[in-house]
Amino acid sequence: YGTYGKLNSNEFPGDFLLGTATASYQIEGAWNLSGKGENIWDRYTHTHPELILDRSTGDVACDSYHKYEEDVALMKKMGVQFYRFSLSWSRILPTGFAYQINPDGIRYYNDLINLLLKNDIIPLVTLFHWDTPQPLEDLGGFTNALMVEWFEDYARVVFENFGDRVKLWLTFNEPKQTCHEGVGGDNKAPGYESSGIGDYLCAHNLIKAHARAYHLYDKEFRPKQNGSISITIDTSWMEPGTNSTADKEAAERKIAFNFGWYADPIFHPNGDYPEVMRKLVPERSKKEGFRRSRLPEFTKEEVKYIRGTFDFLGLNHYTTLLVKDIPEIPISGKPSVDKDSRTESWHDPSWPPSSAGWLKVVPWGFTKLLVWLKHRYGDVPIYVTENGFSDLGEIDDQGRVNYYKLYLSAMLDAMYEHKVNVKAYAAWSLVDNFEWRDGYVNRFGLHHVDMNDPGRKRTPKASAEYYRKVIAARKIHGID
Ligand code: PNW
Repeated sequence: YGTYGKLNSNEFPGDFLLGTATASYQIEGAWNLSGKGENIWDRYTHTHPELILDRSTGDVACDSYHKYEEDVALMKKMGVQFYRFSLSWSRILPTGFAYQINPDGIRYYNDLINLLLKNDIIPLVTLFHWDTPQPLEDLGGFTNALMVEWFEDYARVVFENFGDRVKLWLTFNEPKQTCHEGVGGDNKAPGYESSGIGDYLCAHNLIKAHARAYHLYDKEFRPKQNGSISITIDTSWMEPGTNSTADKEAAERKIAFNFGWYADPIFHPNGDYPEVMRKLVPERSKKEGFRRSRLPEFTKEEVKYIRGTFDFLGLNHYTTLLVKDIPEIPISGKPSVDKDSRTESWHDPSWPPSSAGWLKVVPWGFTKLLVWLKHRYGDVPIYVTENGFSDLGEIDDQGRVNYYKLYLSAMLDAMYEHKVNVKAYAAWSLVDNFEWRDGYVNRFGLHHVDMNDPGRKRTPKASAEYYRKVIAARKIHGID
């Protein structure tokens, strides 16, 4: 795998930010307390317990709604510089619409933000981490084009209430999980299973909603509040399965369909969906007998409106896939994004595992991805907003310590050897939390949370101590 893995420097630049991350549904609990409305994850876990590995819910989760002071104390102890958390739309707007604002929701986030600032921890706030208000989902959620306006209204409430103190914003976390897995499949809420149709429609509206919120901030709030705003998109690195030209092209296609789908319209200088998608989706749609392409089109004005709606690039990254070319996928069954992409992907069996089947430890893939981002999107500042490792919750979590050592080192390689402009890094996650379909089985926390204890006792793991040392020394080697 070439020269990746060689270390030039092991220090973080002076202005580099080290932090940690969580998301509202995964940690807050208090699902129906203090005026919060129902969201799609409340509905999904309550009506389909069999879809969650341990039949659990986020009803209480880490109870961070009541225990946020403890969470901030844990962060203070580690010395993190920023905390990435998400707002529960339904806690702020119980019906999803902006005509009814829940004062307790506003108070909760004000308390959290004020406490962070008092402790010199910068808040990085995600407006949406998958928990659509149920009343909006009942109207089609992101498959309804009006979602663009509803999201704008919500964003306005958020900027008005918190923008005087919050200077770093993310509109959406990982549109792929909302649209590809939640609408295209059933691996995430709401689980429509409208593959190859609903997922494209969802992404189309979500990207427009992002751009709307960006322009709102840019025009009406930035002049006074002076912050930065972007979106976070996730991808695995896509490595060609063999050296053949066909597989190399397949890996490029795969990352276009997996990441470029959401990123190109916003970050690519030309805007719009990747060319390969605009070619392959209409072609296959036609062969399937559709009268028009399943991929919606942006108008010229929309392309211009969406292009450039970022102040930095938010990236979530965990692992790598091998990709091979599938030249001919027979026309049968439901359409799908994967069929459109004419690729197949898998893991090299020699890659070290985690407790989650999808997450293998492949640090050189992180370096390659960061270099690829620079080539495709130019010298944009990159904020790594999630990276982490799953196990079954051990306190002496040497697997996680090892993962962070390797991935932080791979990131520094990209920065020093390849001059990639990485500015911030957030470890996923501050605490063990509700890991979506995996419930509380697979855990990502730097701190253990006892889910059987009504007090949800937090215990630092070896990785929390490791991260504390990294942050104190601002380097990754020779700190033990
Ligand atoms: C992220 N992949 O999702 C989410 O933002 C978090 O809420 C979640 O807890 C965390 O990862 C761990 O799963 C991803 O396959 C899930 O590359 C899978 C992938 C990437 C991100």
